[in-house]
Amino acid sequence: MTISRRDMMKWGLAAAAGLWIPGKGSRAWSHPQSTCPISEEAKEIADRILGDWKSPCTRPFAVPMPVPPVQQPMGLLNPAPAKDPSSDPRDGRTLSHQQFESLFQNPERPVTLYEVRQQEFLHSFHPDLPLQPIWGFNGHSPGPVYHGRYGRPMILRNWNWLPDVANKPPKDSSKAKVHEFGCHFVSTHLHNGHTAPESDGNPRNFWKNGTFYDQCFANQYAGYSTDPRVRDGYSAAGDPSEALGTLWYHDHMHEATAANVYKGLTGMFLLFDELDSGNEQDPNPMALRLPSGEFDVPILLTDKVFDPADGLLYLDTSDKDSKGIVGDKVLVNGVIQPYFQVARRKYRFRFVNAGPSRFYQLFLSHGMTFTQISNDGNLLERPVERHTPTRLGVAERIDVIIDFSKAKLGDQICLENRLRHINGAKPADIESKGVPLLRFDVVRDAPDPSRVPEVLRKRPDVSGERPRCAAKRTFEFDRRNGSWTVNGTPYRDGEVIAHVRRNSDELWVFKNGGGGWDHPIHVHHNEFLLRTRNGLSVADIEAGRKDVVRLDPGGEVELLMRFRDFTGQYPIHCHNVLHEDHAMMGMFHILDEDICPDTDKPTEDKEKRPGCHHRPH
Ligand SMILES: [Cu+2]
Repeated sequence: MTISRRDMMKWGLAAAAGLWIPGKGSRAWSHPQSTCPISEEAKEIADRILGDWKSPCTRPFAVPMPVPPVQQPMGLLNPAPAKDPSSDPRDGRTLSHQQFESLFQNPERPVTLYEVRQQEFLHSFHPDLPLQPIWGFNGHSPGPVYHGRYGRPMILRNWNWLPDVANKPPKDSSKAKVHEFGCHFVSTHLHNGHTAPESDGNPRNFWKNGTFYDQCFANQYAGYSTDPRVRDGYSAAGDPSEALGTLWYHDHMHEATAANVYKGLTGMFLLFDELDSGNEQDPNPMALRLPSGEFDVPILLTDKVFDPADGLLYLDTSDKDSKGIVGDKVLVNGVIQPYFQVARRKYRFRFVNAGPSRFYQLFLSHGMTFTQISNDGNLLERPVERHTPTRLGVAERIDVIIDFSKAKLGDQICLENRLRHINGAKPADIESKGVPLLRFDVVRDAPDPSRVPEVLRKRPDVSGERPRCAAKRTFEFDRRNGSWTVNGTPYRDGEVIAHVRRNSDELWVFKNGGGGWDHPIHVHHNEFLLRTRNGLSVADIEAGRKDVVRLDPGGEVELLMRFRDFTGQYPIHCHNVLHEDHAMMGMFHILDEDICPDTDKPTEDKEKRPGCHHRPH
């Protein structure tokens, strides 16, 4: 939906200048700084942890936290989804779907169909700020939550209904207003999805407004093509220790990811199976019975800056070094500092750091603890109780259990961020007092049949596997000649920096080139197992499966990678989205087994070297 001038007037927004005038059903927006109800101490803490106080003051805990709706399936799609792109001019796809017949036309596994629209709509970040146009999915930002299930493939028809935007902020200004940034070409990436490249939301496979793109999600455990067994009690092929749980989706348009994500193109996607079944009363004896339904709550964190003059979202374009965007307002499911009414029982909260650049270290007030059950959304082998869970770099996820059963009715418990992060380079130290992001109000009792078992999900057994085609590859993340680089060069469209073979395993080393930056590095398609950090083996939570690794300044990590199931190109990139756009990204290309690449040199996409048949070491 494009917002017309008439609509703007009707809703009280005067033209594109963003001036807010009183109208029917709206309230006047006035500069609230002089009457800010925030205490000096709170301001000082926020200043120290979040950075300079630029945005207008907003009253804390003035609005309830929205919970994104669960997306409902469609009976059919017209035109019907097909392996090859259709002749319909609205079809934005150019690539055929891999394994379409076996994965998406298998009568034993009927496909669930979904349809979503990316569009502009008016959003309230807070009642003390004006309604303003942002971008999202079906009128929501974060968009609707998908509930997928292993063994049940999905096809998502993803429509781009965004309005045209020049994506060129004004030259004479250090900030671009909400109506001036964003790109109307999109590529929605399902983050952590084990997805064929043509459905992955690859930055190369974008589609323009007015068109749709069908994305196919197989929902089989990674490695299903080499291990097609279906284990007792499970419905999907492959090893259930490869299951993914808390995923999220976001725009991945090349050179515009930061603007499009900042403008709202984000949402969450959950995957369930027989173990993590999403039913706390599941009679199946193998079910974990973690808190479910209204007690399983996705929470997407993102930080932004609003213009103190008119309260509109703005993108700071003064950062010529592209360090990052660090906002002084933290949004929880799209609103600033909300409250959430809870019952005296256990909840599962699934946190995702949707960036753009800030890291978080979460704490609860009243000395309450978290029981962390996942890292990057994948269940741990055992739950871990802590006062603060694992640090959340950009794009990382954690699932925690918070037990309110010992709280009193009327208690108010705050979720705080205590990590200073005042520019995009890296986080600083942890403070003793934090900025409250969300307040839990304990208001009622409720039965609690949920459990947190001592054993959750096993790690994959990779003890028998060894690197094959390439023993080791190194990727260095650095800054050269004013650009963010991987192995010395910024991303160039069409260039592939690593060719690997399907059904091979490799050890990858990620090295931080220095300069005092902290880079959260994300690998598409394949989760990795972190083997070492700075030469030392990792243990505990960090030893599980992940898809983002925080690369500390000067740090080095070693990852076990396995390439299975699909062929094609996928990116590796920094998930500080400013670094990603400028252009700390490289493509790796998974080739068929009988093609063995030269592993030492970057090559152009077309160069494949057939006829090499290395044996496993
Ligand atoms: Cu980075």
